Amino acid sequence: MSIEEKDLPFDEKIIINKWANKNLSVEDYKKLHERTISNIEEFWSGVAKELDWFSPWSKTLTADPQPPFYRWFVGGKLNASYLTLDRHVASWRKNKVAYIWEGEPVDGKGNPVEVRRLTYYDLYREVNKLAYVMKTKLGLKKGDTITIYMPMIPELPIVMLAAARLGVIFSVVFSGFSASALSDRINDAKARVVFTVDGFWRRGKQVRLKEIVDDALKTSPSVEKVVVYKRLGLGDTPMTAGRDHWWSDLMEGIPVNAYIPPEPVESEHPLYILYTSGTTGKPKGIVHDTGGYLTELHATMKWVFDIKDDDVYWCVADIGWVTGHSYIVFGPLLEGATIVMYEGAPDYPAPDRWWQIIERYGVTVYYTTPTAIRTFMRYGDEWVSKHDFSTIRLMHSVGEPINPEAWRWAWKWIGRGEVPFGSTWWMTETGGIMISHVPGWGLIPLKPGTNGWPIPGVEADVVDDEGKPVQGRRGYLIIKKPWPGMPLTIWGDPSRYVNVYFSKFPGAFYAGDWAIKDGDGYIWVLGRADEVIKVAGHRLGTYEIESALISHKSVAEAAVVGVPDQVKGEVPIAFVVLRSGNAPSDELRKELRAWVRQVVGPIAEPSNIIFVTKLPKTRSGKIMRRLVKQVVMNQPLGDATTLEDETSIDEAKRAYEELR
Ligand code: 6R9
Repeated sequence: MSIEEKDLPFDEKIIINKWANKNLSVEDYKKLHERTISNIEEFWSGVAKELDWFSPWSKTLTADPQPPFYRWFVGGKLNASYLTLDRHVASWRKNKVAYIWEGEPVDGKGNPVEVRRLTYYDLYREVNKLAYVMKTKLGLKKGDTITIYMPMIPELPIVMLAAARLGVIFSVVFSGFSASALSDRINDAKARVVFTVDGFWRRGKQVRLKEIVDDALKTSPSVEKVVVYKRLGLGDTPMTAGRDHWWSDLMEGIPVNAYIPPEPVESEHPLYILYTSGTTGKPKGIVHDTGGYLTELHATMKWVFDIKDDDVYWCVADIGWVTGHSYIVFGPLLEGATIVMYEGAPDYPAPDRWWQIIERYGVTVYYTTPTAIRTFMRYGDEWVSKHDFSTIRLMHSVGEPINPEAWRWAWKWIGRGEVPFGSTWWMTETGGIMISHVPGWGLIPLKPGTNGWPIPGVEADVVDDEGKPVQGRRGYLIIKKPWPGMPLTIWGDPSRYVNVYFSKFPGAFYAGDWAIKDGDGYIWVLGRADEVIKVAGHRLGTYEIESALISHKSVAEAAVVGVPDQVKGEVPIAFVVLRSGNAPSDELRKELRAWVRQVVGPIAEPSNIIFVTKLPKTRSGKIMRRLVKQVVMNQPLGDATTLEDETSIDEAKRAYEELR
C-alpha cells in the first residue's frame, strides 16, 4: 500500500498529553531542535559521554580522508560487548532478564513448549565462552570477518556479541535468503567462518538451514570452518569432516567462568557489515563503526522508546535485518532492557500469536510493522478484542510507510486509543532511527501515519531536483549533516559509497525516498524514489529479481516493478521476454516464480509474471521501468519521448489486462 499524497490527513492531530515525559508544541520542539543541530559535535559528544569508554576521544568529528567519509569520536576506544554485558553484570542488573525467548512449537493448549529466559549474567557467560572458542579454537582475531546465517534464537545475538568482544567483524545474513545470496555475501566479506544451525521452525515446518550453507560453500572458497548449533537436533545433518563443527563439541571443556577480556577497539573500528539492496548491482555491504553507531542507539533508545528498567520491550523484526541489529541486539542491551524475542511467524499457529506474546510477558514498549498490522486487520477484530493490552505504554512502527487506516486500527486496539504511536523512519545506512516522535525527550502532537520531525541532532529536509527545499509537495528526502550512526563506507567499494549517497545532492546524504514536509515541519515518507522495493517491509532491489530471472534458461529479458499491495505494501511483478523456442505457459510462470524463490529467497517471489515479446526501452536500449510501472498502475505515461517503440507499451498493457 504505497502512500500517496492525497491519502494523507495533514490536518488531523491527535494530542497526547498523558504518557509522554514532556509535551511540546511544534514551536517549542522547533526551537529546541534548532539548538541541537546548531552544534552537532557538541550535542553528540554530550550523548557519547553517557557510554563507558576505555579511553576518551580527542576529536568528535573528522573526515578521513575527506567528506563524506566521516569519523566520529576519533581516538576513543570502547567495546560493544563490554557496554552491553560487562557493565550490567557489574551492576544490580546482573540477574535481570535480558532476553525472554519463545520457540514456535506449541502444546495441545496452544502454549509454547520452549521458553528461555537469559539474564545479563547468563548472556555474559555464554558470550565469554563462545569468544573463548572463537579465539582459541577458531583462531579468530580483531579485523577478521565471519558470516552468521542463523534464525531467531538467542544464540544469534550471542555470536554477534562474542565477535564484537574480540573486534571480529560480523555479517548477518537473513535466514530467509537463498544459498546463492548467502554465497555472494560470504564472498564479498571474505568470511573465514560461518555460524549456522541444523534447522529451525517456521509455520510448523522444519527449515533445514545447514544444507543451504553447504550449497553456498560450493562457491565460497574463503570459508575455513562452519560452526553448527543444534536447534532442532536433526539426526541427519550433513557435516563435512575437518570443516564443520558442532557448537556443542567446540564448547565442551570450556570452563563456565571462561573470561575473555573485551578488546578495546577504536571508535571507528567496524562492528559489522550488513548487505542491503540498492538500485543496481549486487547488494552493498554497509559498514557500521562502533562508537558513533552505539551513541546513536543509546540516544534513540532513550528518546524514541523512553526505555526504563521495568519495561518489557519487544521489537518484532528479524535480526537478519538492520532493525533487529539495532533494536533487538545492540540498542536495548546497551540500556540493560528486558527484551522479548520469538521464533516463527506472527500469525502461526493462530492469528493472535503476537497478542498472546504481549499478554504472556506483559510487553510495555512495542515496536511493530505496518504489514503485520494490515494482516491482523484482515483477520478481524475478534482476534484482538479478546486480549489484554493494558501493559502497553508506547509503540512505534518501522519498515515502510504506515497508512492512516492501519495507524488508527493499531492505535485503537493495541494502543487503547491513548499511547504514543509513531512511525520511525530510518534505513540500514543510517544505523539508527532518524525521523521519529521522541516521547522520551518531548512529544509533539501525533498525526496518523507521519514520521514526525527529525530527532534531536539530525538535520533532514525535503528537496526538489535542484536541491531546493520544498514544503507541502513531494520531494526527495536528504540528511544535511553527518550523524553518528552513518556508515563508514561500503565494504570494499568506497567510490560506490560516494556515488550512491552523496552525488545527487552534493554535501548531503540522499536517502532514495520520496517524502513530503507539511506546514508543521512533519515529514511523511511516501516510499522509494528508486528501484528498491519494500515487500512486507523487506528491502529488495528489483534488479536482483531481474538478474535471477535472466539466469533462467528460458528467459531473455526481464523488467521487475513494485506495485501496491493491500497487505504487503508492495509486491514485485515481472515482465518477461522469453528466449526463442520457449512458449509462454502457466507451468513456465510457476517455474519462474519458484526459480526466483530459489535464487534470491522466498520474499523475492514475483506475485505475477507477465509474458511479453518486448520491453519498453530507450533508444539507447535501457529498459524504462518507470513506464512499465505506469502501465501497471494505469497512470498517464508522462514523458515518453525517449521510448523507442510505442507498441511495447500497448503490448505490456494488453498482457497485464489479460492476466487480471
Ligand atoms: C529500518 C529499515 C529502508 C527503507 C527506507 C524507506 C522505508 C523504513 C519507514 C520507511 C516510511 C517509515 N522505511 N521505515 N518508510 N516510514 N517509518 O526499514 O531499513 O530495510 O534499509 O529500509 O524503508 O523507504 O528507505 P531498510
